[in-house]
Amino acid sequence: PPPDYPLKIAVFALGCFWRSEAVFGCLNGVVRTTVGYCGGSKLNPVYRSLGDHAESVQVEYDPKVISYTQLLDVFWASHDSRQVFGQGPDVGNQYRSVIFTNGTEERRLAGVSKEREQLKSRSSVVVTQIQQLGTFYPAEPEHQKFELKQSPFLRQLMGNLPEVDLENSSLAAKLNGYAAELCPPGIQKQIDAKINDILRKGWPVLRDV
Ligand code: MHO
Repeated sequence: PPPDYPLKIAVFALGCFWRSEAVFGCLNGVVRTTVGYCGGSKLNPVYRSLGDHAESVQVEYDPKVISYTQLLDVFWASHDSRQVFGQGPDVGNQYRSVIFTNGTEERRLAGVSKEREQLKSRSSVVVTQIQQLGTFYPAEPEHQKFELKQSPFLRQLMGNLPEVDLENSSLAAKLNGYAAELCPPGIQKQIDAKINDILRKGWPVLRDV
């Protein structure tokens, strides 16, 4: 059941959003993830025409289980914040690194974390932008839980939930990270164990991890 206090929302850009969603989705305390476009001025962006937006992930989280500071730690640890146009094979403005802050406290925490990151090396500049959160435009359904959708095995284990249900599911968010092998080791192991258990018992459907 959902808690009786409000969940919080954080938005980050750190390269290809398939991977960003996987990175945050498997963390305990993250309740829901959505990929989308943020940080630009183009109205109603779409994947093939996203204008000046960055590929982003919106993370809905339970602040009593995971803090904004912990999410920032994961953000820094999960990409190369010294590449102006993104990391790895994906190059371009849409892959830039951004922390979208909502309010002065988030802005302060983001600023402190960026300074700390910069202190780790003097020879290269952290190019991550800290930007006031504006409109977040959810991406097309085929980009949501993309990594999970590449695994028919995991989808079957979840009882082949319809696409819309995957988008809102905490379990789908976790398994999306698991499918991409981007969960922290402890969580990866915990999910392995749960899956093995289900396979051994022959119990048909995975409902939670
Ligand atoms: N090189 C990746 C980019 C995807 S990411 C959603 C591809 O396979 O198209 O930008």
